[in-house]
Parts: sequence; C-alpha cells; structure tokens
Amino acid sequence: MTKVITGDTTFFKGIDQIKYEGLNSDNPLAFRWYDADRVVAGKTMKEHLRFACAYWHSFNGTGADPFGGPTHIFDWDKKEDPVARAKDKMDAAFEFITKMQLPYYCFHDVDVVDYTNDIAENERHLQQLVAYAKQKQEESGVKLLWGTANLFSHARYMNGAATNPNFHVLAHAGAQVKAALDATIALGGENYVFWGGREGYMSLLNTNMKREQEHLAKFLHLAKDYARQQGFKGTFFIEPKPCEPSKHQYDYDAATVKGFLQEFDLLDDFKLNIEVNHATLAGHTFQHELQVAANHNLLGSIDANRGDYQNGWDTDQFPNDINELTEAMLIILESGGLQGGGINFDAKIRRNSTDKLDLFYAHIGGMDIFARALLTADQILQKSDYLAIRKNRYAAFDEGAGADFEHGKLTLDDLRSFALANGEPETISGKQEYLENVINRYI
Ligand code: XLS
Ligand code: NI
Ligand code: NI
Repeated sequence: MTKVITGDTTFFKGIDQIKYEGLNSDNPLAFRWYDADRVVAGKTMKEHLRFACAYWHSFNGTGADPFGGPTHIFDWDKKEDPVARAKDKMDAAFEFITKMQLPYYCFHDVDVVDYTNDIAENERHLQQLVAYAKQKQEESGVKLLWGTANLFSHARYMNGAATNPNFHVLAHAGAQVKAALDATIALGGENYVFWGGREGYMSLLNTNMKREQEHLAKFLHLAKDYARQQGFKGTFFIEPKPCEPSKHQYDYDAATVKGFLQEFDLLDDFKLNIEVNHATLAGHTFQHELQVAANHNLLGSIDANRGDYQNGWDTDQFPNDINELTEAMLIILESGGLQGGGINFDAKIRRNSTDKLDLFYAHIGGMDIFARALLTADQILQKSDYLAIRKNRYAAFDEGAGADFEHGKLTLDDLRSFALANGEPETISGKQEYLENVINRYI
C-alpha cells in the first residue's frame, strides 16, 4: 500500500486514501474495480496499468479557457516566492498522488516551477524542486514515469522549437531539454517524452517543411546522445498528434512517426506515447493507433483521456468508455504490454468541476474503468472464441497456394491460374456484430 505523505499543510483535508472496496460498495471515494495487488494474466493490476498522474492538468490547470479566466483557485498557489509556491504545489501533488495510490507521475519542466527568461535561474529553480521531489519519492515510493520540456507555451516558440526557422530559438529549446533531461535522470525517470505541439506549421507559404523535419531529427539525436552519455537507460517517446496548436503537426499519427523514426535512424531509442484524444483528432480510433504502434514494436506508453463526439479539439476528458478501453486492453495484452511506459492521465476536470473532491472522482473513474477493461479483456482472451475467429479468417493462407503466396513462392501468373482453376470464391462473413456481442458479453 502506498504511504500517504503530506507537507506542512494538508491540502486535501478530510479525504482519506482511496481503497479498493469492490462491487458492492456504494462509497464514491473507493475503487470498485482497481485492486492494485490482484493478479491478472500473470501480473498485478498495478504492474499492468502503471498509472500516472499528470502534474500539468491536476496541479496547474486552472479551468481557464479562451473565453474566461481561472475557476480552480488552488490553496497551493498563494505564496509570493516562486520556489516556496512550487514546494507547496509539490506537497499538494504528492498528497494527492499517494492518497490516490497512483504509483507514478509525469511533468513538464514548467509545471514544477515557474520559468522566466533567465536560463540559469530556471535551471537553479528546477534543481531545487528536483531535490525536493527526490525526497518525496523516497518517502512515498512514488516514481517518475516520464519527464518532458514544455516547448510550446512561451512566446519564443510561436514558430516552433526544434523546427523554428530561427536557430536562436532552437538553441533555447536545447537548453530547456538539457535541463529537463537532467531533472528526469536525477529523479530516476523511466522515460522521456517529446510532444511536438508547435513542431509543424501554420502555413506552407512561409515553411520549408523538409528542412524543419531534418532539424527536428538532428535535435532528437542530440537530446538522445546527451541523455545516453549521462547514463539514461529509459525510452524516449514521441507523442503523435495531428494538429492543435499548429495547423499541421509533423508527428501526425503513429504511422507518420514510424516513417520519421525510420528515415532518421531513431528506431532503436524511440517508441510511441499514444493519446486517445490525439488518435481521434487524426481521424483514427485509439485502437487503430495502438495497433499500428504494436505492429512496429513501438507501443511504449499511453496518455489516457477521451475526446468529445460533438467537437473537434483536444478536450482531454477523463476516460469512461468501457467498450473503447476493452478493445484497447485487448491490443495491449495481445502485444505483450506497454514497453517501458504506463497509463498517464493526460486529462483534466471540467471548468465547472470546482470541488476538491472532483479531482479524486475523476481519477477514481479513470483507474476503475481501465481496471475493468483489463479484467474484461483478459476474460475475452481466455474464454471466448475472439482470437480463433480472427485467426480463422486467414485460414486460406495457412496451407496450399495461400501459404505459398505468403512465402513469396507465387507469381502473378500463378494467381491467375489459381483463380481460373477454382472458380468464384465462397462468401465468408466477417462476423463483426458477433464479435461486438462477445465484447459486450464479457463487459
Ligand atoms: C497535448 C499533449 C501534452 C503532452 C505532454 O495535447 O497531450 O499534454 O502529453 O507535452
Ligand atoms: Ni499528452
Ligand atoms: Ni493532448
């Protein structure tokens, strides 16, 4: 059981650690499915799911939107001195994370402590907070799933960071990534993420796409080489997203990133961090992106959230669709699990969710729905004919001419001869509705 830790101030007063109480519980502050130590398919739920809290949404996200200012007023955001304020925020973060039994967290440099235009001061401040975090990690057993640098919020990055047409801006991005890598390594971070928010373009009229992509690749090589020299053993993740804030982001989707990593010789060190809402923005399902990543041995980690059917941006809501997540867990289990990563709740409570408890309800819901999806997917794999049905669809390639084709033994002429000799193919059902019912039966 995670040890709950607080700082001098208790920020979530009166809220105890969230525990597993099972399906008969009507306590809204308990898990009904997530039972950390329960073994499923040979591993505990905690080991399968490796949940992480996203610092930025939970402790910096104020509920502000393009139409209005903050609605979430935090008790940990009161002190004048930036480092003292950042320590309060970290106290609140670790109190929440340990009360939620979340084994991991993730952050951007600027989430932890406010950055100014003074590079050396930023580095000093970040190091102070890293020392503070290290102590808290040791006390609680909570670990860093991944660190990253925010290379999209500051005005200097308006034309991109590693893809900026101005080298001077790229150098600033380098300074920031160096410090974020140092912080990640000092905290024993297991991975490091690159999400290319403004690594793309707004208009091709002023953009040399080829040159920008080459710069991005060079930049990633420099970052990777530096981290390896410092002894970093973890995985680098690219987090695909098609657009927003740029009109077109170069890391569009899993297939695009795979091509990029291959072209620039980065496949040995990089994998993918697949985000649900980014998949749907790219016109794909979450499952599609997971499967593409898994097919190329690139399924590293997940940013868990969900979008909205009625609008077209990254709404980052907490996940709650059991069908979607069961199908996702099938792909994850079938491919042998996430490689190095975990499930990071890159999700935010709504602008009008202003109670302290709302952050707890959101994470309880997210953790429970993934745990339920894991159990359901495991049952489907063990007990149903789902795998057999899919395998049988390809039976014609298992022997005879089909197998010869797969082994590269046939010519186009051979295909014609086979067609001529065998007449019209049989009509064979894809059984989609049957399989959809299988999923629902086990849910
Ligand atoms: C934004 C991204 C971002 C990354 C980390 O859409 O999801 O939050 O996960 O930079
Ligand atoms: Ni994300
Ligand atoms: Ni996102």
